[in-house]
Amino acid sequence: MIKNGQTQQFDKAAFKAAVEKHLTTTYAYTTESATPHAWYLAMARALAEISTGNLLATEQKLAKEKARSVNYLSLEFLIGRLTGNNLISLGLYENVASAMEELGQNLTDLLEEERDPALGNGGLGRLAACFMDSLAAQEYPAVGYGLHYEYGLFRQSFEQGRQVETPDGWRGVEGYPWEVVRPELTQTVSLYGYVESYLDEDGNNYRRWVPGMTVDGIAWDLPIVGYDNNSVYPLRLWECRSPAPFNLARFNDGDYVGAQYPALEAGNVTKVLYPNDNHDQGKALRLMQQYFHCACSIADILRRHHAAGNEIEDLAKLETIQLNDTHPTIAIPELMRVLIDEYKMGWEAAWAICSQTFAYTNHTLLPEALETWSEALIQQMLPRHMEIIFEINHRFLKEVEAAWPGNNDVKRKLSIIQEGPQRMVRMANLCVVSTYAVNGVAALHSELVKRDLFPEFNELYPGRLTNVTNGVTPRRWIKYCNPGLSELISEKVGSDWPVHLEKIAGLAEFADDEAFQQRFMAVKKQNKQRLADWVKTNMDIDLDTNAIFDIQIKRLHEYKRQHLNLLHILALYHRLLNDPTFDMHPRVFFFGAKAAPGYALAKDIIFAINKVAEKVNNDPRLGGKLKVVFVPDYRVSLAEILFPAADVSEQISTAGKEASGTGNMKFAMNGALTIGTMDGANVEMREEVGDDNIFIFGLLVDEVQKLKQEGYDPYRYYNADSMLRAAMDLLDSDEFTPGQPGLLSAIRQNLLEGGDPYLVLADFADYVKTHEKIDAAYRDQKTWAHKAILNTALMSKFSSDRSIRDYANNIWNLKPVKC
Ligand code: F55
Repeated sequence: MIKNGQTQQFDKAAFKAAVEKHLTTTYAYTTESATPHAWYLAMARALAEISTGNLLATEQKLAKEKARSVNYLSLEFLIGRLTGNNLISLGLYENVASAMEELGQNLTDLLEEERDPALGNGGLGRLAACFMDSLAAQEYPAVGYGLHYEYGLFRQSFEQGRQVETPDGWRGVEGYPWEVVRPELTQTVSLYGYVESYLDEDGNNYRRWVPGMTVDGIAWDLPIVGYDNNSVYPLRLWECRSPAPFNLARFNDGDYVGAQYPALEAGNVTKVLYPNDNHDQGKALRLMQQYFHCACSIADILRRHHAAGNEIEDLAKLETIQLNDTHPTIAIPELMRVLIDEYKMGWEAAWAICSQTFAYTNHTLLPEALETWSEALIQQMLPRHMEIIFEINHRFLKEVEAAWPGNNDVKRKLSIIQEGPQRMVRMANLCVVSTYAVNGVAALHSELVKRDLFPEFNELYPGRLTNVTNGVTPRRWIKYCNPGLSELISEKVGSDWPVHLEKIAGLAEFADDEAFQQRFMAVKKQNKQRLADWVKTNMDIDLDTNAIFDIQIKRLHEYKRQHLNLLHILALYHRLLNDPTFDMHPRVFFFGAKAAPGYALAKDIIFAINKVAEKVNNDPRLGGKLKVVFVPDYRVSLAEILFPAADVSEQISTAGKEASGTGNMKFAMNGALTIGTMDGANVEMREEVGDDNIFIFGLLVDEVQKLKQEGYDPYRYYNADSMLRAAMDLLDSDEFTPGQPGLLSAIRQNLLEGGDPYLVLADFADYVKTHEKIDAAYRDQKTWAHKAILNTALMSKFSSDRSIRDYANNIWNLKPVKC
């Protein structure tokens, strides 16, 4: 009916009719009774119809062409709201705004009705969403495979400053208008049971899995709409529906019943997203989620492969499977199992296919985030997979013996099975052994993967370990979220920069143009006002947009060092009250962060920041120079208001701990200056913008390692620095918790007695000094504008289009197919 806005005229009358039809027939409202929410739903359904048509057309075209595709397997896709973004990709934003206007509705208001699908925790999940956007924009054939969680990441509120979590039913009662269920793609997934040997009619000996129970996997497709083209790719999310327990004949008659039932008692396998980032909990239900995701996805990949008329032998030629961290690792033994047990392939033939099909992205070096699963748990839930993992390891250890004869230390270190009181399966090792490419997510991180995490693997498999620096989609993170800046850019470099981000380099020549500087800063001011308005409406705090807007938004984690930021704020507070010679440009410190519900210290840090904010924001002695705003329920739709409004971007992780970071890129593209450590992608951002346009501080990776080796003593810094001492001691007083001293002591305690594992105290003095430089720089508005413009101009490397081209050219060997 209505096609992509670029390729065919938009039929406004037909669109309005479609909206009204959905309003009445899909959602049962009359135009008189319809709420704004109902109008939003009807509009989104009408738009989804357009993209569903293009999704099927793309699917058919790719099957017919026998195009090589990438399958992006991820337990998380943090896509955020789709309506506004898809309108831009379809080129229909103005047309639909005008159509809705004629229906008496304001598009901007309707877009605010959409709930964020928060099907991810943070950077890793958001990266998967940016990558899907870039695959579609550049027409690299792709399917995203994830889970259809009933509840996404918890919603966060604060009660007396403490984080409270509530469930996130992102689909509402009506269902999410952009998704379409695909019952014909349903899969059956086995669990538990045992493995047996049997002879086929020809007397060949085979192994087979006799499952204890099965569950169903239902496919839901979300459309990933290519920008300004006709391609729409599926983000296919699997929902688990378990047959009622009393139907489970086999499940109920073995002695394994008691041990197995509890994992499912939590309800459906896909009930809820695990809210941990960079922390592995080892829960049985999580393993079940991982296997359910992999079994459905592998079966669907094989289904597509055969439906397109291809032979199993050509799988690695036509399909590649990217594992987003180790979370979908179990896909490897699953594909081996299917090839050997169901296709009756020999081990070598199956291994040749698997090891040429899978590639793995590592997102962390933190030991607590490297997944291991107890052998006993896998043995019980996935007995055939455990056998296959043992066989992979057995063959692998022979390779190790050949490379390092008689060296048991290296065998122990590299083995997929970690010995100990409880034997554990190391998922990262299984990945490195079984894939054709392993990449880190920023240059520094990938070097550390080779040097510190997997040095022997790098020797054993030369060339397998590589780098692809992360990126973010300029469609959502500039064009959609920052229309003012987008207009300025288009005026100067033409309007195709959203798909050719190299072009924004053209802005650099206006960095010294005073008229342009003023317009650039005026846009920033408007964006700051938009944020200030949000804060006033939602938090009732008054902000001055002349202040420096200094923002740290990311998951709450010790290694990200929100508490370093807090100590700096406490030092400023102390100086403003005690040092009459001290002056500073007014600043607002913004935070947005969710803490994993079980992470006590992270929650204490949130509480402390909220308590400090309460006091600081109402203390007349500060003369309005200092404000602290902790926005509740930080999420993609809030990020879209925060990034464009920032003057200063806080990227202050301990060197070596943040694999890449991607928020750092979004800030700089939107003209914020970074204060950051030499960590993750900050290093490459500095290379791009030059030392004069970024504020780098802190210890380097090697200095961190050396200091730790020598025996780091936080007291040395505490005793030597009176400002640090004053800031720390405020945490022990009742300054922010009147009458209740000690409520904030856990942070101080962790830093002093707990050994300060992330070297907050060691970096404090340099951090404070660097903030003083920022203060001075901001007072010279022309110089600041110059630096800000250069930040936007010099960020083209960090488009996720570039990341995806790197994957396509250097790893996947994938070519675009135009639709
Ligand atoms: C989620 C669940 C588990 Cl079990 C482990 C980790 C996570 C997770 O969310 N990790 C994550 O977000 N990692 C981040 O990935 C980003 C994209 O590559 C990086 O930019 C960032 O440095 C890294 O911490």
